[in-house]
Amino acid sequence: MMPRSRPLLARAGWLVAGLAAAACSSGSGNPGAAQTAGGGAVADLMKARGLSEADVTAALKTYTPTGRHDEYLLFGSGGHSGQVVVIGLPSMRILKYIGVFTPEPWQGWGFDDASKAVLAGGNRHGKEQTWADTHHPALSETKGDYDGQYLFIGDKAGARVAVIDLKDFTTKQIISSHVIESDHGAAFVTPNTEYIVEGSQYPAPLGGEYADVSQFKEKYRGGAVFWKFDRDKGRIDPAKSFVIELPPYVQDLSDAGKLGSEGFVFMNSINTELAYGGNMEGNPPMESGMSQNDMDYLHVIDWKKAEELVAAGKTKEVKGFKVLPLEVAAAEGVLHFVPEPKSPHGVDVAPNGDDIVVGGKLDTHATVYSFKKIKALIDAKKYTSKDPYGVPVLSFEETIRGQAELGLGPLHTVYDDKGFAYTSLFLETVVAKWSLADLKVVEKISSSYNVGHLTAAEGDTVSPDGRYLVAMNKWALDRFNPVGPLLPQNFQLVDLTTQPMQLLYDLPIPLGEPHYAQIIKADKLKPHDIYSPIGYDPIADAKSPDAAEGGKERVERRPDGVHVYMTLIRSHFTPDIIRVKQGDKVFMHVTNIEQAHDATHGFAIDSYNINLSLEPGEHNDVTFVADRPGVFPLYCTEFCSALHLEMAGYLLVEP
Ligand code: RUQ
Ligand code: CUA
Repeated sequence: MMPRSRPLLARAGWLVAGLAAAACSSGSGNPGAAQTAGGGAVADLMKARGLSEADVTAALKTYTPTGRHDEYLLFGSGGHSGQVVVIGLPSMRILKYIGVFTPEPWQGWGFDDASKAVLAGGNRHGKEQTWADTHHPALSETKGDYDGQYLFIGDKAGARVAVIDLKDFTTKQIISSHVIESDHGAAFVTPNTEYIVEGSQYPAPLGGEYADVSQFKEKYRGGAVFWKFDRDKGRIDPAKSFVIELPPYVQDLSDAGKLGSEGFVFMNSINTELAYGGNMEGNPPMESGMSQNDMDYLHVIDWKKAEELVAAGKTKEVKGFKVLPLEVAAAEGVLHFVPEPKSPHGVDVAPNGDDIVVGGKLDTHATVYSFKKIKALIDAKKYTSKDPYGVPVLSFEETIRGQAELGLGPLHTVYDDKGFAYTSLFLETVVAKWSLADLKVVEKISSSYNVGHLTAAEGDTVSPDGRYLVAMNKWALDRFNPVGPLLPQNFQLVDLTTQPMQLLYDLPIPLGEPHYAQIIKADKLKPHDIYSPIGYDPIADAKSPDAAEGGKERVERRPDGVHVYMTLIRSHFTPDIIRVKQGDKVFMHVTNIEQAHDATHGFAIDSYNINLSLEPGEHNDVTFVADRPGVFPLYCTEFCSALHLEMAGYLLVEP
């Protein structure tokens, strides 16, 4: 940070000279005028708003003039909202909330038949879920680099994973194995997006069966779900997916190996004690019960070997899902454990593919394991012991490269392009920058407050960009205007190109606890401007057979009900009057036949809770029973033209 104590205007003078020089070199306008008028104005503004030189520098590094696009996009979890938030960097402008696990009215997400069916894919054991605890988004990768095609995200509460297509920023699939009851290590992708990994969190009998918690050790289990991604179809293929059964150690975060460690997945755990609570039944409470032992187990999973065993039929079936039994995983070398210091949190594979960094959480260190050392011990079958479930345990001392002494509460680690690692220290409420080469801390920057995850530009790839880091803080306290007892979370943008690092921007996130995010170079994304051909169904990813066409709009009474083929174009619905009888089942087939960029129309019938967003070329179907007689205005909900208010009609339900 620049010292703030120096006289503001003296420093401002230096800055203004710099600004004027920049104005001169840009060659536009009159340089002399810029120096006096523009320069003086900046100094006055700084004085009037009480801004330091560091503040103005931060503003200049983030301010993005109208019409200019951001260089990076951040995809952040929307926490409890069940959505994904899309933010431009460095401006920190929020661009979109993508509806994922929950209905999102503006996008009509969860109102038409197809998106309702996607949401229903996330029902748990037949029960509808109206929220989600969205945690970790993962961009699809090719050769360990973000490819800009898909985004995946896990729901901790519902043990579900969603697939979002970045062609249209739309959720295409929500899926649950029904084998595990909650997840945390989701979603993480293997380097070519062969699999999306979903690691369980709280152990339970597999498949939603009942067993008393006193049978925790015998009957409760964790699981690592390997969701097979079919990139051509852009969907997860459950038939080719499998679960590896795990002991009930409360698995935490996971990360996939890359380069030399490709083919492996690493997963933390926090409960070698096998504690399960019962503080009113004579047992220690969960929190102390789970933090007795000095060591927990880093799970080292050979997924290529697991894939072979699954193909060879070594699985059992749980809820119609293939599960590789724990005994098989232990005996066949799929699963090994490496001790890790007490109740760790993040596990993050470095860009070199060999260093695996585990955040200590209750320990002041980040432990750096070497995959080569782990692999050598596995190949030599050199174990120190086996756990009670028969899983081979490797030596802690012989697998680590060292430990970085970072400070209080190390959680998550991200990387830059210069060999530095950045670890969040929750208790110390700072971000520590340290060198992977010598494991020494270089500097720390404060976070406001209690930083959880960090994310860095292209930070989970084999080639991070450095440049920017976002600290995702759990507490905001005094950072923003008070808005009642529930405060937003605070995303803080940090410039990694300077030493010391500079805090550039605070962005409040008011829709849930975001947990994690990933940042991708914006030019890797090539989303569609419109849907084409006209009549495109975004969920089927094809032109709908029920698309309505201009001039061929019609109302058909069929044995199953009334089918309405309707088009939308500025600024009318055709037909604009729909006559049905009370009790009729109505099938609306609604097509926006516009191909103009941003010419979105809405379609709303209020009392029937119908609310569609039809982007240019998009087709939706919505089915309802006209059970309430009356006159129902229908109208467009997007101000699409000067005659937008006239874009209306009637649903007449005759008693
Ligand atoms: S976690 S603050 Cu749920 Cu990703 Cu670590
Ligand atoms: Cu269409 Cu307003």
